[in-house]
Amino acid sequence: MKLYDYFRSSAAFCVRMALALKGLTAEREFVHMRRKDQLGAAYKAINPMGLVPSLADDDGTIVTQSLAII
Ligand SMILES: N[C@@H](CCC(=O)N[C@@H](CS)C(=O)NCC(=O)O)C(=O)O
Repeated sequence: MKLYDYFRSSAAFCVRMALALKGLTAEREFVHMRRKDQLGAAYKAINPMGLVPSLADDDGTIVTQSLAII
């Protein structure tokens, strides 16, 4: 699974904590929020709301909203 992540995102931080507590690892895809990558077409294809984080499961399912991911 892949976590679309930004190190200064508090919402993404919560997801990283939950993954760590569960002993799960996820590939981390860096979304450069200072460069507004979250608003670009490539990321909006993942999350049309342009918010970080998003989690892509291995079967292609994408979950957005940190609490839903957790
Ligand atoms: N309710 C969302 C909030 C996510 C959110 O607001 N993320 C911020 C970063 S912490 C974001 O992506 N902001 C977009 C922006 O600043 O353009 C969640 O819990 O995932």
